[in-house]
Amino acid sequence: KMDVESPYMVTPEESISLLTSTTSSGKIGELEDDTISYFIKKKLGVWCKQSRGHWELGTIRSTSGEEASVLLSNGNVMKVAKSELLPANPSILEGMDDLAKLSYLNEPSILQNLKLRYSKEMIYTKAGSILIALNPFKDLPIYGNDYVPACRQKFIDSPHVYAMAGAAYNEMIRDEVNQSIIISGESGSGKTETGKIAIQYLAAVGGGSCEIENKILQTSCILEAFGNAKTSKNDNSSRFGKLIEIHFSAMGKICGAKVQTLLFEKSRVVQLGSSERSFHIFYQLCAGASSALKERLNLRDVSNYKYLNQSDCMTIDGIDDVKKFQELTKALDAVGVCKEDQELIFKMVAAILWLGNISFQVTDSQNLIEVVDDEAVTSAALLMGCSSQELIAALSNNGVQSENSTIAKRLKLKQAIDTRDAIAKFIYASLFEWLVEQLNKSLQVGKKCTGKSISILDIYGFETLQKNSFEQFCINYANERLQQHFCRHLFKLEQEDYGSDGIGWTKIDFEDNQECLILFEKKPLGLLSLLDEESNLPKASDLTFANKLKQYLDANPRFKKERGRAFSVRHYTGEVFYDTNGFLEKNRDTLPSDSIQLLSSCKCELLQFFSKVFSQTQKQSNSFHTAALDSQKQSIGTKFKDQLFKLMRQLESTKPHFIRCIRPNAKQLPGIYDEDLVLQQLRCCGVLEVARISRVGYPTRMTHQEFSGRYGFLLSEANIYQDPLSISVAVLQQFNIPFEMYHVGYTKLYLRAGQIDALEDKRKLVLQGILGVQKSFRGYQA
Ligand code: AD9
Ligand code: MG
Repeated sequence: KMDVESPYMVTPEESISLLTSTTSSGKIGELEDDTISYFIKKKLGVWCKQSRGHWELGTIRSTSGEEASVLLSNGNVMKVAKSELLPANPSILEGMDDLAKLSYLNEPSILQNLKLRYSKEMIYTKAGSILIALNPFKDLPIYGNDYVPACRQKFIDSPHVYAMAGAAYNEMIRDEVNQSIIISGESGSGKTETGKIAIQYLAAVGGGSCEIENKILQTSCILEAFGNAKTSKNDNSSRFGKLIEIHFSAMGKICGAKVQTLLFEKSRVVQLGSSERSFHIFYQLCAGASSALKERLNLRDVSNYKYLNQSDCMTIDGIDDVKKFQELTKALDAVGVCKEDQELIFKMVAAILWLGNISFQVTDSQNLIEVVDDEAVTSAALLMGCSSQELIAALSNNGVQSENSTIAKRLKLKQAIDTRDAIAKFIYASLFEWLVEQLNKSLQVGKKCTGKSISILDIYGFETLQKNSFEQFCINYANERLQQHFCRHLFKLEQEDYGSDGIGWTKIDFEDNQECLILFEKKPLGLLSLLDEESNLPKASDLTFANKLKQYLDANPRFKKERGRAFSVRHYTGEVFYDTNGFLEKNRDTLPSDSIQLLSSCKCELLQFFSKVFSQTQKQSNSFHTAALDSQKQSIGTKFKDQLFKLMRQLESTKPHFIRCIRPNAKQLPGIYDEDLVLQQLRCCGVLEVARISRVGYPTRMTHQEFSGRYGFLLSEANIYQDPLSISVAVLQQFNIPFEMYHVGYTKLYLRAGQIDALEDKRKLVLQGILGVQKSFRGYQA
């Protein structure tokens, strides 16, 4: 007879009878009444839904009809519908490092498990094969060179980015297959930091004698200075997606890298939300440039520039822009961008700031304008390498082609502002692309490098704002594609494992998002095609675009029409409302031909180069296109889709490793775990689906060796069996584990959720019994 009995302890026999009747949703209320009686008798924990969707732990006291009376952990007694109860996990499973080890994989159990771990600063948890990373919002002592060897040797199975990067590295060497680490999550959830941690690890294990790994580490500093900004969600938000491919030699040493970027948010150069900043470089340059450089660029304090002072935010708490500028120039030195090129880069940044200060005067009743010829014009022109007159002409006129000649037509105020802003955006986006090219040249993989690569993808997560625009439309589309990659991979992986180990396996239903992708990609009647079509019609507007969508897509179950200019898409994460305001303009992304002419005639080498690249890509995309798009350059939507397809093809040839980053609170502060916020992200990033797969499948997998070693001593007739497989089967039989609860593979034993903890309990009880005997024996001796 055992003298300790925790309310959660279940004997194996009892636990089995309970779990065989568990439905896949795991709801107690859907079970037989005797299960409820069992929960009452054993005082087993249940999750009880409170108002506002919050869950509280309790134990069932009694039931009557469809209602149960529950004693909550805070001492209150509450009456709830039985169907609103979910089983809680036994305490031995609290704070598990892998969610797949939980008996019950319902939302409150997962939330609680992560919460407990987060409170102990255990920010990493596995969910089967994927890694969940909660942003700690503070520095933890779990990184650095001291931790790399530890992860390499002992803890390769523990949840940590190092362990995952280590697994990718080992598999790359062992199987000679390219690997990828796919990091997703909301803004501010820690994707970029996580990517850097992975790179840090790879640089440590793959570092050779050359400086290449230092260069790779320095690229982040450069990309962040030019591509990151403070937003309302994250003080260091990446405004572009990126894929960093790290190449290794056959010996496993880093021999080069390549950076690919996609969907750069150039609109930020000219337009800012309140309490947001533009790209860090503008502030870093104004604060950190030497006085000589400031003089050469005619630089002022940030507050003087309209592109920056349209927002009330100029600084970031805890960030020293002067120091950041010094770090940036060091990083540029390290990757081999020479001082002359650095000066050119800063010239362009300053030119953009002065462009933003150029103002216009309305001269007549038709709203026609004249450019105000002031310091802004002279400074911008000087930095760009053109005359003030040329700049003024490009900003005030628009060349209209007539039969034999081009007539200059004066611009109206809005057109002039748009032209000025288009030039600024063009210069900045080209500068960013050019910089990435410089980085790639510097990191170039040598011809001798014949090994494999690990790619790290850091792309914006799903976005649902109150008002969603073209940017969210593209981002969410990309996330649909990634989600499909994720699902398909997980399924394949599960089924392959079962298949190769001789396990019969019936396919489980899983919501595929193919329908949604069709809604976006179908030609000619998909969202992207219809957008391109409308973008090519001169008289079209955002409203005519919205109407066209309603006309052609209404029958698609993933599409929902809304009033006016809006429509909704039923994404895998839920319904998202899009306002088409600005869709056509953003998709067209026009740059007037006069502006291109101006830029190509500028003395600045960079501007000449940018305009040349622009003209070339325009020619190229024209030759690819169908008649309908012939006269146009490639639209932003189509360009993005092409980039995304290229990226997916690249990823499909790799073995993926997934990291899902979670932002535990919106305040960017340590120690706060906002359950609603976490739950919403868990739902979005598919963690619950992974949990579901594991639940329907066999989350516990142990080799026969491991299993027999751990539980073999529980056998009443232990000596009869010798080999691990026979011992394993004997244990299963002795404890009456029902046939449908396990599968015996060639190498491993597969158990359904909830089975292992029953055995664990039994083992614990027996061990406690042995300990008790030893104790009383010692007492007797004394
Ligand atoms: V965005 O989509 O680019 O807006 P990310 O990339 O998901 O976003 P980021 O990596 O920039 O988020 O993390 C936001 C902030 O959280 C960082 O600036 C750090 O202050 C903080 N953070 C994230 N991960 C860690 C970590 N592992 N340790 C410490 C972290 N701090
Ligand atoms: Mg980021």
